[in-house]
Amino acid sequence: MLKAKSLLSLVIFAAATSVYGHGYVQEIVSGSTMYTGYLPYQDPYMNPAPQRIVRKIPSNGPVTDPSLIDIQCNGWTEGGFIGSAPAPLYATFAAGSQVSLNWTTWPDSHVGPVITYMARAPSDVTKWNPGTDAVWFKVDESGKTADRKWAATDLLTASNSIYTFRIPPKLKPGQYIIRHEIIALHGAFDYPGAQFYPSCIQVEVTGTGTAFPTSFVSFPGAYTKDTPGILFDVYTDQSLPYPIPGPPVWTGGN
Ligand SMILES: *[C@@H]1O[C@H](CO)[C@@H](O)[C@H](O)[C@H]1NC(C)=O
Ligand SMILES: [Cu+2]
Repeated sequence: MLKAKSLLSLVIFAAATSVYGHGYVQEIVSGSTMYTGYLPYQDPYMNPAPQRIVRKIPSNGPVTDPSLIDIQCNGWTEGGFIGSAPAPLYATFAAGSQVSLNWTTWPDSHVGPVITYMARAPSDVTKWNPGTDAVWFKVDESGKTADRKWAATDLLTASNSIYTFRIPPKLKPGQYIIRHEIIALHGAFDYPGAQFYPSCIQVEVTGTGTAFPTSFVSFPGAYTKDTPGILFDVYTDQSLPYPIPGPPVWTGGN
C-alpha cells in the first residue's frame, strides 16, 4: 500500500512536471554579451540572490487571465509593485541590434505566436512599474507561416529554442522594458483558454535615433476575449494568416 502510494505520488510528480513543463526565457544574447534570465527554479534559492535584467516570474507556468496585471510581466508582486516588480539591472543594447532570446525547451503541443513589445521608462527602468498605462508598442511578431508552421513550437524548435528580433534601428535612445511573450493556443478554443507566457527584460537602448511611436496599448487591456487570435481553435481553424493578437508592429523605427 505504502509502496503503491509513493509510486503514485512519483507518477503524479512526473506528470505535473511534464504538464507543467511550459517555459521561460533563460538567456538573452546580444552580440558577444550573454545575460542570464530570471531562473524561477534556481534564483529564489540562492543566497545572495543573483541580480538579473529580467523581472521575476513565479514559475514556468502561464498567465491565463489577460485582464489581470499579471499579463504585463508575468505577475510578480514585491515592494509595493503590483504584478510587475522591477529587476535590479538592465542590459545595454544598441538600436538596430539583434537580440536573441533562449527559451527553455518548448512543448510541441503549445503552438502559437511569439510577440515582442517595448515601453519607454520615464526615467529609471529599475524603479518603474507601468501599471495600467498605455505605454506599450509592438516591435516584432511571428504567427503562422504560409506553410502552416507556428512560431512556437515549429520555428522555435528548429532554431534551437532561440527567438531573435531586432531593436528598431531608429528608436530614440533611453531605458525601456522589452515585453516578450509566447501565447500558447492549445486550449484557446475556449475563453479563458489561451496561455500567456510573458516576461520583461530591462534595457538601455543606445543610438542616435529620434523615432518614437504615437500609438500605444496597455497590459492589461491589449488582449480581451474579443481580440482576434485569443479565442481561436487551432485544431479546426486552418485559415491563414493566423490573426496575431494586439496592434500592428510599429515600423516607424526601421
Ligand atoms: C540556451 O541556454 C541553455 C542553458 O544555459 C544552454 O545550455 C544552451 O546551450 C543555450 N542554447 C543556445 C543555442 O545557446
Ligand atoms: Cu503548458
